[in-house]
Amino acid sequence: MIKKIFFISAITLRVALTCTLSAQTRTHTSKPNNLIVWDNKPAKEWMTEAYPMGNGRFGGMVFGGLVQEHIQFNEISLWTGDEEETGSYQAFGDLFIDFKGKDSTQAVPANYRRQVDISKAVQQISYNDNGVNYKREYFCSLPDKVMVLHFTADKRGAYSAIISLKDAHDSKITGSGNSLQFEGKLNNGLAYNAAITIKTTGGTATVESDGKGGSQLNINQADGFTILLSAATDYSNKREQRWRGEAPGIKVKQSLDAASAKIYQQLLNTHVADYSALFGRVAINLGTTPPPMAAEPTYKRLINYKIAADPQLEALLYQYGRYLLINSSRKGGLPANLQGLWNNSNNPPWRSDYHSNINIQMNYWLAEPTNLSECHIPYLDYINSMREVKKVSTQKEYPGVRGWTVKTENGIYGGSSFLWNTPGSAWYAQGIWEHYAFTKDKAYLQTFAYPILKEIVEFWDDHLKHRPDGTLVSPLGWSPEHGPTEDGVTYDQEIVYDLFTNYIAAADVLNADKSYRDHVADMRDHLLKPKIGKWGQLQEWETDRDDPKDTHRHSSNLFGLHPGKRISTIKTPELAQAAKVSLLARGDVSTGWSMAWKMNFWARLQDGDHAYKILNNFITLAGGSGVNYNEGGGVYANLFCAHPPFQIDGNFGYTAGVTEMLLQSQTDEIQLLPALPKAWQKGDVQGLHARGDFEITDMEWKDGKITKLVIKSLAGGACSLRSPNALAANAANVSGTKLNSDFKYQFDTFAGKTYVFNGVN
Ligand code: FUC
Repeated sequence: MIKKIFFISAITLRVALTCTLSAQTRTHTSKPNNLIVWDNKPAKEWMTEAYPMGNGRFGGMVFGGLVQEHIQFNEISLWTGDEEETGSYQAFGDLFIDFKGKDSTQAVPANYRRQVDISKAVQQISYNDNGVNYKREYFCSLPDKVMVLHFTADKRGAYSAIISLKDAHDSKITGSGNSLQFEGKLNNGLAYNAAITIKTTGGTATVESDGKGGSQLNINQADGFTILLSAATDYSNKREQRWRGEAPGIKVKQSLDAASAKIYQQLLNTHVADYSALFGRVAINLGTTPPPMAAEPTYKRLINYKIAADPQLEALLYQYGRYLLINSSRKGGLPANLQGLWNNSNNPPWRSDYHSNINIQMNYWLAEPTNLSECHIPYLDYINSMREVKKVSTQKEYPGVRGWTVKTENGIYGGSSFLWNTPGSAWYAQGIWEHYAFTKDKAYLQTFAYPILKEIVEFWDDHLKHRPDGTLVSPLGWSPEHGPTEDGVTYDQEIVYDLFTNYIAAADVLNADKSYRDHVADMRDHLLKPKIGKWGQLQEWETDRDDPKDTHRHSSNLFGLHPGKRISTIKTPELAQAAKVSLLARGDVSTGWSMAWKMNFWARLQDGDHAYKILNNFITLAGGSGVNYNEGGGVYANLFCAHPPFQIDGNFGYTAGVTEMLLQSQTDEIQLLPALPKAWQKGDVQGLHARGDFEITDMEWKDGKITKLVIKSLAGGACSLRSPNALAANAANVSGTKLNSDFKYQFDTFAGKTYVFNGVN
């Protein structure tokens, strides 16, 4: 493959820059005009229009009404179910602020604006009503564990309102002083509590009867007011504690008391600092939208997108995925579920659960590469928390095996329903390994990851079926979610291949269990291999029965291409070609998450224009609140991904897909611009993360070629780069090779050092 050694003189250059980036310089400046989602009218629909906010554990959906403000809120552990039954994620409650003397027939003021600044995770609502300028500012703070709703106006005494709470499970609202609260228990005994406390400037706030046996707060002629809201349950992710921990009322009271002692500005500053330390690590510029177009409300941009290019909208949706992950997945909490954190129903679609045949896994594809490694932790902790209870259910189904697996529908206490798709835990294992692959955190690998990987491997060691010819097949699998149940379906085979590969790599790093490692390597060699079928497709089943007219949303036969790493255009071109044939037959239009997955597939096939075509289909304004997922997905006005209905995996998969178009690192080298579409001929991105713990501090390109590249090695070690054009390095030890159409560079790095390259042509 290597045509000639090239360019050594030009790249044997100066000594590397040795500056160590401080935590602060990990934050990259946001691109202008790019990070606001906004509307010129209040939300009517929860799913399609209200704006989400959250602190990873607790959050809400904001409507921004003029006559009534409505914030529907959730806490991520409010779940029914137990160790047998999945249960379902529950709505928590609602906060209403009914402004007195407002006329519901009044037109929305022309200057009404409701927005989320996703660079700060702060929402604002502003309007002029009868000559008074009103402003609301909301956020949900992780450090202070409260939602903060701050109302101001430029006229004294402008606010008179009734503030009320509603429990989604209908318990009584009680009040005292300047507070309201409710508490209750779900049918599985999980205790919950929510409370608000209010501070007014001027005027009065008094608790009064709501006329229905409960309490509400009455505000009269306040200049402004601030509401603090907190909610909690007594869930604990520890099975040995029977999934229960501290009483929720104590936690809620403590956080409200502590936050009440602080002034608003202090709460705001603490929140913005906490959030932007994560969000600000990545900045992206895919091109400039004409300013008048970029300034339109988001729903109008979605409509206009079908007529004129809006690269800033593409970048906004990218960053929105990161916003949603930070808002729904923070250390110490549960992972983002099918709707992240946001759910207004006690009977949500698919239970708003942890679907494990693609969905929860897709939720985390963006975490490591977009430099949000910390946000990956709730998923990893969740997997860990399931081990013991899943050993019990696995034993019941497969007596005598070691280890454990999970099937498709899962809750937070280990219960499950729909016992499809056997390799749930083997796919989880990829996340467990990837956290190490990106961070190189050996202590994590040794103490946390390796024991889990090994248990999951042991399950397959015992579960795989040995054929007389020595081939190993997964017995009675089902390719999600169609076709027969039979041995050796590609989905199972490839996930197990990936599991074994990751286990072997982990054992090698730790120099652990040498003979077992070799046994696993031997099993991997004997797994039934991917097959190319009669119309050139990558077979979904061992029998060559794939239908070229099958446009099913799951493309499970392509797992080895993405998120697996067995198939690549570079190392296995024939299999990559077969994957392409299958993908073309599946078509471009599908449900939200399915399109997001296809963006990732095309990026892995190094076809940027096809990935971009799917991206274009993905950015389609989906209307209505329907659940008919055969209608094709898109995004709603609030940028939530439409399966339909709303399902958050598509948002996360989109961000992962765009990242894969710009940078890949699954094949032991960092590929720069592997799938750049013609539409993005000039752009730059700061702060992406690659396997091997390399931060791509800056990557700039023009006409499809790298013009500047700054890489920070966070853990040291060898670095391999593949670039579409020749680069000149300022490090002395870089060796370069010209390949067929790319250029490859290799060098050893020191931890903490930064390496700078310039494009040569
Ligand atoms: C899988 C998919 C469905 C949906 C559900 C939550 O079963 O096949 O499309 O996304 O998960």
